[in-house]
Amino acid sequence: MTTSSAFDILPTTADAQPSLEELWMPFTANRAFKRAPRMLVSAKGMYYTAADGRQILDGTAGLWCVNAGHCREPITAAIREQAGVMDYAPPFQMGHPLAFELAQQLARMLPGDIDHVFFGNSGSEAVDSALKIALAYWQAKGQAQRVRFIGRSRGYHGVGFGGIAVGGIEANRKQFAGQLLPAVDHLGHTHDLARNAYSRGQPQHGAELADGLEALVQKHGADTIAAVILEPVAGSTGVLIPPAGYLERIREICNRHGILLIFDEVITGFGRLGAAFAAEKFGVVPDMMTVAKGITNATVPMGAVCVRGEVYDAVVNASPGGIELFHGYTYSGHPLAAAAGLATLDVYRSEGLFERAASLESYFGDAVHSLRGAPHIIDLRNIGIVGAIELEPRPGAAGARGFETFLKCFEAGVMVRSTGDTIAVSPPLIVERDEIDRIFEAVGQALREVA
Ligand code: PXG
Repeated sequence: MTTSSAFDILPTTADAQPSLEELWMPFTANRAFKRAPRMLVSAKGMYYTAADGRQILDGTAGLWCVNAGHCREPITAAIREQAGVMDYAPPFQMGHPLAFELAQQLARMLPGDIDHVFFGNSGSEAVDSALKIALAYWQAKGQAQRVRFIGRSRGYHGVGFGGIAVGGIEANRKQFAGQLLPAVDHLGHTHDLARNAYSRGQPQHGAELADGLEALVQKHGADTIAAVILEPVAGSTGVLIPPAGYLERIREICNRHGILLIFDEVITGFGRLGAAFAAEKFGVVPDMMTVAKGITNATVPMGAVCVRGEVYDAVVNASPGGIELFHGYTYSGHPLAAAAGLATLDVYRSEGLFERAASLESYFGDAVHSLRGAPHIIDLRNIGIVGAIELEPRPGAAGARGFETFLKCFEAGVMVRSTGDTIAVSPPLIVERDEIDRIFEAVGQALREVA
């Protein structure tokens, strides 16, 4: 008698190429990709290897996350070892030492009096967790009417329902617009090419845009607003750098009205700006921070909400006993992620990678601005190890020029990121000067080739 099982259909030969059909790819033009796939098969240091054997210089640290470079031995060794010691431990009403140790080490690095850490598995989970903690905080403080969130136009805060509601990207909202968080408003963004094109570092003009928050406070009433959430430097929507004085003014308005300030540091955290966090770089300390990506050098998924001791104490102490926050994930503080996180922090520290990024900032900025005069460019901007090349959209085909530039660079063996018609460059912090040169030469060459 023969039995059939669901596993019978698996390919039996090791060299069988998988079909591309079944996988529904995220944030991808599935049909176009499957006609002409770009497949990566291995990675080391600054380079990916593509399926056709080509070396691709990683100008984007994966997706802004592989800050120490790929397949770093101390990190992979820590993951391997932990996988053999304890693969998993439940995080509810139980613990394991590595999660506590990672929280303690993070607390030492975090700015100001931010010293408690809640773990999840991604930036999106960190953002939704932060929004929930803000609501729990105000309930604990006896101000349960403070429920409104203020985000910002062109903000990206992941893809949870909370994140897309406070986020300011219409495309990410419109398929789901029938069911979003109801009490949300948005500040205007700060991107102003008329006044700030070709800025190096923080643009000069626009601190007064923070007063938009004061206007929203007047409109809704401070006592209805729970929190403001911002990316200190917006990454996904094209590298929007805060004007000098802007974040300070946002902080001051939040202080005046007792509103919690959340910095979404999923991209800006862990050295990207040449400091541990943007809060440190800009000298503005929020009440909560969300982090992910570089926390484990992207090896094992992990995200976290980091909060001031006062936020933790308020929520925990307000509870009569038992569970204080009805929120958490099966994989909060997963042992492999915690091991990866500890090893990653060790690499950042022992190799001085944040300081390295700071010392490369000016060379990197020169490389970004060396593209001035190349075709199609309407702005160049840089901060830390992040650069943006903004292109004039092709009439009637917004985004096409940016995407074609990305494709040309990829064909030339350099990975950059296109977001609309902006090319973003954010290599691992181990990048060498000649590799920085190569990235921007590839972009310049691509711009001479695209229509
Ligand atoms: N907040 C910020 C500021 C982010 O940049 C998230 C939250 C969500 O993180 P997860 O881990 O849930 O994806 C992000 C993610 C891009 C790009 O094109 C950026 C992100 C993700 C995908 C693409 O720049 N950032």
